Parts: sequence; structure tokens; C-alpha cells
Amino acid sequence: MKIGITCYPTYGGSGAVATELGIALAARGHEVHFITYRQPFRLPSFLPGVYFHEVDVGRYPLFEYPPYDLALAVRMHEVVRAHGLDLLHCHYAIPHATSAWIAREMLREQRRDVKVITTLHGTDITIVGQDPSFNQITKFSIEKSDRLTAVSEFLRRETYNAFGCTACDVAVIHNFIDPDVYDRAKYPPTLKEQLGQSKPLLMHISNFRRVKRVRDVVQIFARVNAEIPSRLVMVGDGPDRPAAEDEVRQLGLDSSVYFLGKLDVVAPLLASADLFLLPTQSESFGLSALEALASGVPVIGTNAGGLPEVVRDGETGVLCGVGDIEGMSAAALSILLDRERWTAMSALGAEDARTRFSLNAIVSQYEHLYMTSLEIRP
Ligand code: GMT
Repeated sequence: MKIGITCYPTYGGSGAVATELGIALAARGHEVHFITYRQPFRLPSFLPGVYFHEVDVGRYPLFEYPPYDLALAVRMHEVVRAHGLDLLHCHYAIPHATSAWIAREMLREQRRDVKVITTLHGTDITIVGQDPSFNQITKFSIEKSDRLTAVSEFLRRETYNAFGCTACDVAVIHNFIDPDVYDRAKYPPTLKEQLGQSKPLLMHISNFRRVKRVRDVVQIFARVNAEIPSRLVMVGDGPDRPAAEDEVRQLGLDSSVYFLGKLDVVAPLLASADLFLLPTQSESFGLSALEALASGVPVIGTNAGGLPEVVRDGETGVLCGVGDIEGMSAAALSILLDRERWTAMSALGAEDARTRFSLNAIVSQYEHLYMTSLEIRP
């Protein structure tokens, strides 16, 4: 098949999933065309069967808000025609599904067809899509997609609750990891050695947006560190990074907390971690939690959204209520103080991630969905 993929190419789980899906599809012999405003961050410079088409938004003084969605629709239309794409797979509904609908309408005028598949990732449904300025166009665009998927059961339910779309048939296809990449045994614990071999290493990876509650991360760490001297490594960047740094200063933790900024490759870092902290407000899936589990890192997080579908509470991690700093700190301490329990959780997390969320199985589900949308018999 010839597949167009559009996603947010910078940091974020939806871009990571979209890019890794594209790479895996190309490895299976499909032709994959990324149509985005920048090269996706997890896409290496060259791979056979993978092409990148940059969306350039024309500037004009009149445009206080340059119309990216229109430029994207034009590029999608152009790439479908030039390369004979069978389908456009949009990751994150806004504005990608809308642009794909426009491109498909333009193609229909020219008696050509392209299937539109939309994967819902999270805030496109739970936050942004419910904003009055986007609500109706989001509902319209997802209803007009030929196939719709959500990355968790939670998000599927939310889609029906938020949009009441009777015309939608939302299939759940979970996110995935490549078990060959997220494998603790593959990487030396370099980070841990550098930061103090004997000290537990806690880690948080995110885009530091408000929903991630990064101040909570620091507060949980402070409580753990007061009992067992530890290290906290914060990976990523975003609007709330200054708030997290401020919390670290206020709590006098500067010498124990490291902000590494945005990093493309996290598997070697996770291999050094003892616990992963994700005290998030809302999470439709929690790809970073899955990457941690696959790397043998138990997760301490919240029971928000789809996270309980990823982390088995009490078995591969511990989930508490949003804002329950005491509960999450106590859970972190009890696991760190019981090496046998940590070892069991670490092993079970890695095994569970491989069993339920392995790249090969999930990519086959997408492949099957594409084929049925194109009425190709699997
Ligand atoms: O929805 C967002 O805020 C952005 C999106 C992203 O690009 O990272 O995050 C969502 O998609 C990820 C990949 O499917 C999920 O793992 C995240 O849980 C989800 N974020 C939220 O729901 C807040």
C-alpha cells in the first residue's frame, strides 16, 4: 500500500507513534510518505520506502494567522496525486483530519479517491476538541474519516461522550513499543554510574505541559529523597519546565535533580532508572509509561484516563489519585525499600509490555484496518 502519514513532528507521543508506525510499515514493504511541517523527530535521515514532504505555509502580511491547515490540505492533495497514495493516516484530529477531508474533497472533484484514517491521541478529544472554537469542526472531521481509531478504551469512551457521534465507529488500537529498542539488558547503566551507583534513580519524561503536573514530580521526589538519598532525572521540555525548576530551587534539591532537556533517544536512559514518575492529570494512554515498563522500570503514576490500561496497578507499578503526592511518595518508597518486590515488578512490567503492546502485533492491526478500508481481503 502507499500510505501518507501526518502528525505533529516535534516532541510528543503522537508524533513518536506515527513515525515508528511509518517506519515499521515501510519495513513491511509499504511505501510511506510523511506529510508534515518538519521532519518527524524519530525519523532518521534515510530509510528505504520512507519519504518526507514538508508543508510550507505561505506568508503574507494580511495573514496574522497563517492558514497551516489549508497548506497541509494542498500538500496532501499534491502528494496523493503525485505518488498515487491509497490512504492518508492522520495522527491527532486537529487540524489533520480536517485537512485530509479537504484534500479528499478536492480529489473527488478530479474523480480520484483516497481513504482517510484518523487516530485520536488524547487532548484532540479531551481538551482542544472540546473548546468551543474547535468542537464542531472536530466532530465533523472525525465523522467524515473513513476509519477512526483511539489509543485506549478510555479515549474511545471519551470520544462518544464528548461528541456523541452516532456515525462514528471508533476502534481501539493501543500504542506500542519496539521490544528490541526498549530492553534494559541492552544498555550499560551509564547514567546511573555517572550520578551515583548506590542512589536510586527516579525519572520523568514528558513535554512539561500543565497536564503532566511536573511540580508533583518534584514534590514526590523530595519525599523519597528525604528517606533515601536519590537522584531525579527530568527529560523533555515545555511550558512548565520553569515551574519544575522553581520547585527544585525552593525545596533546595538542586544538587539531586538533573534537567536534561529534549532528547530523541530515551531507551538508554530508561535502562538506568529505578522508578518512573508520571503523576499526570490526564493521559489517554501514556506512551512514556509504556516505554518505561518495557525497560523494566516500575511506574508510579495516577489512575487518570487510560493509564490503568497500560500500568497494572500493584503489579507493574502503583497508581494513585491525581494530586495524591503522599500516596505516590509512599508507594515509591515501599518499592525502593523492597528489592525483591522491585525485581518482580520490573520483570513483570517488561514482560507485560512485550505481551500486550509489541510493535509487530499492533502494526498488523493498523495494516488490517487499512486493508479493510480499501476493501482488500486480508
Ligand atoms: O494529546 C496530547 O496532548 C498530545 C499527545 C502527544 O502528541 O503526545 O499526547 C497524547 O498522545 C500520546 C500518544 O498516543 C499518549 O500516550 C498521551 O497519553 C496523550 N496525552 C494526553 O492524553 C494528555
